[in-house]
Amino acid sequence: QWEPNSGNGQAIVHLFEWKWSDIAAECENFLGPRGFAGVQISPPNENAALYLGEQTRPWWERYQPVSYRLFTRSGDENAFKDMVNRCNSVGVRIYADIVINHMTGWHPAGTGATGGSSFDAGSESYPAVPYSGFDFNDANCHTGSGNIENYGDAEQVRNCKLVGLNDLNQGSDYVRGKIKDYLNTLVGYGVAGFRVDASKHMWPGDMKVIFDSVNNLPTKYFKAGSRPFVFQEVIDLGGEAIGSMEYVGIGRVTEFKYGKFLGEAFRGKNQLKWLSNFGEGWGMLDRAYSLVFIDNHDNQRGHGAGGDMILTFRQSKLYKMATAFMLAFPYGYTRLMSSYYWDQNWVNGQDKNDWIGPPHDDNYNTLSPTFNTDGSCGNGWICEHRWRQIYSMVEFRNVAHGTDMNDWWDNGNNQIAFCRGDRGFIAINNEGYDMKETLQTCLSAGKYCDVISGSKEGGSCTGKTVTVDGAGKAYIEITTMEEDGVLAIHANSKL
Ligand code: AAO
Repeated sequence: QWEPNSGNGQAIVHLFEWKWSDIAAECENFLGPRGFAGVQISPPNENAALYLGEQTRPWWERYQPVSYRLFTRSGDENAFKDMVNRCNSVGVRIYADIVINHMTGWHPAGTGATGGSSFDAGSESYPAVPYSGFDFNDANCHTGSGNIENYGDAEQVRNCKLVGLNDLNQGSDYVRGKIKDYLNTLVGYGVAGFRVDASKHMWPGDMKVIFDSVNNLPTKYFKAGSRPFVFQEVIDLGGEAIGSMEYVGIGRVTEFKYGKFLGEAFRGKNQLKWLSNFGEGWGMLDRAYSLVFIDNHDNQRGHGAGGDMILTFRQSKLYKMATAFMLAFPYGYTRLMSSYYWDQNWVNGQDKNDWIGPPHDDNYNTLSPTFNTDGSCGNGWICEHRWRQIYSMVEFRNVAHGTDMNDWWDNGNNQIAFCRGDRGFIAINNEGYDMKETLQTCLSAGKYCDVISGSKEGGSCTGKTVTVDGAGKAYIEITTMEEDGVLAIHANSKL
């Protein structure tokens, strides 16, 4: 299903590795009031608890399921229920990251799990589900190593192990039933949809059967007959056996080209003027099927796809510019990344610290974010979604929803501007010189507050103001001395 089951909100945020209790509070205190549609949460099911010496409790242990019990470093089942309930009550939806392609990788017998369940990866025994050797794809995989060796061969991408992870056979009725039960538990608690991990590694036909078997969303929070939103993680930058198009009949698909192309453009490898037909015109999925983002939890640390073109919080000025473009431009359903900080340690082009888990105490319990007086986060949490330039553009996207892009302008290079119907106007300056132009804004005459350099508070503006004349034109200035290379005004920022 392709629609997010949210109200007016047009952007979701991935609160990567946050605890359920902190997400509940964030829904109430920030996300609901600011018009966010929902939250992608880290996988809620029990996972292997990995103490690998150097790499103790890596973030990626959560992608190694041990059972479908709701018990992780983010919290237990009660905390989970409370979060979904409280977020739904303020109109913020919860989308669960579901890991159903596989179970754990190999670990010595006796390795623990977050909920205390036992498992034996070597014999593929996961008694808390229960799964046993019969439920995995070993007999269907024909590579020497049992792993995926060649992404040019669809058969092995789907039937062999992804980086050594025991590969479930979704063709089996028993496995389908166990996954269905898990998803129905989540739906029963009020989850509005799923981010489907490693979808490329499952057969679309099997996924269709599984998602069709899941219950409708509960009428306590949703319209009768609502189906869970599905967005599938498929990395398709071209050139492989499997394409994103194979999955659009089930739900939306992550469009990994999007963040790569925008990273290239804002890093100066491509002129911004070409963005006027960004989207389908660039060989990306139809907008009705795509889920778009600047970075995700993988490619912000060199896993997954996109390489060194991906922008993250570490390039904050460019990151805010690319994010503003994404939220202003009418293509795809948008997801924001909300990260925690870690020190990078580059050795031969690879970050040796790419495994580091979330901020934690001495016992590896995840820490809560703290909040500074300006609303930004502390305790190691970056909280990009709390940066004014980012959450203000979430409001812009909501205000402009339902309009198309019109009145594109560019300087033939890296200064661009466009309107969203008569609802919003944005200008971006990625040149090494000032932007000083009189441009069509498409807005009604009056004074507007630029929601990038400040915000509208009461009747006044803490940032730059823009005066639109009777013909919709206004003088727009973005100098290179400014903190940000963006100016944005919209119907709700009229003074
Ligand atoms: C960990 C250890 C492993 C160990 C394993 C088992 O790191 O050394 O063998 O445990 O014990 C995460 C981590 C993994 C971690 C795993 C389990 O990232 O490091 O393994 O948890 O704990 C592929 C998949 C895609 C996947 C991505 C990371 O297709 O689904 O790899 N993402 C999801 C999650 C991710 C998670 C998992 C899946 C597993 O978001 O967090 O892994 O649950 C090509 C292919 C892609 C492929 C990439 C990377 O991409 O197209 O499909 O993604 O390679 O293998 C250019 C190309 C681009 C190419 C890319 C990289 O950009 O254009 O196509 O280069 O070559």
